Amino acid sequence: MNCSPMHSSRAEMQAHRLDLTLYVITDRRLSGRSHEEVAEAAIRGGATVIQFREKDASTREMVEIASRLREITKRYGVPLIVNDRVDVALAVDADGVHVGTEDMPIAIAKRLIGPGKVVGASASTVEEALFAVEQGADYLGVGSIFATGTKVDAGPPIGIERLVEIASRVPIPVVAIGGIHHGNVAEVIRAGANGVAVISAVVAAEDIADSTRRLLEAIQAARAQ
Ligand code: TZP
Ligand code: MG
Repeated sequence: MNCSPMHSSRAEMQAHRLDLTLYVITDRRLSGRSHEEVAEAAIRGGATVIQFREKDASTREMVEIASRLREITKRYGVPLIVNDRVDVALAVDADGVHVGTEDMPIAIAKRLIGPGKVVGASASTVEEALFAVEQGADYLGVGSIFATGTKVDAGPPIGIERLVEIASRVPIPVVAIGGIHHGNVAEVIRAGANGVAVISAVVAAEDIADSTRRLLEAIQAARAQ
């Protein structure tokens, strides 16, 4: 078995043309709206990446939903990342997969999903971040930055200082996640995150497109400072 890490870089991310500015994760438990409805409204509001995250469906249902998300994201030219499941990502020709520390090991996910696809990895410590880079992760999801009620096993918030440290130590893009909303997104961008990943700030909003648009504006304003 060849598990040798494939080193990536910011240049490789550019090759993937992945704009990680506003990474919206679909979750139907929070709002009762479908993944498809959330994804399309978020894209209309300016989401630059959609991640399909589903913890309560059969593999068959996941493939069906992911294939509709593939159709929607393709129509708008927005990349689709599948959470946890390399097989589902492959089944619908998603742009990549995101793996946590308990999921498929990064180097194996890279090999399975093949060239030209993105593998994102979660990290909450500098050690995890550096290990993910070594294993070939294309970007990092770093968090939970703030307290969140969305992921029960997110662990204690790591805070802004840890985000600054991780972002300054890794050569790949960092997407901050966990408890991020309109009121704190600027702080996260100023800390060095290349983008933010959100669930509740978008998915639980009454107007998903409007909430996404306002988050994007806040990110752009913080970058311009
Ligand atoms: N991973 C770390 S925190 C989190 C995930 C999936 C949940 C983020 O959700 P929210 O609602 O944006 O805090
Ligand atoms: Mg996972």
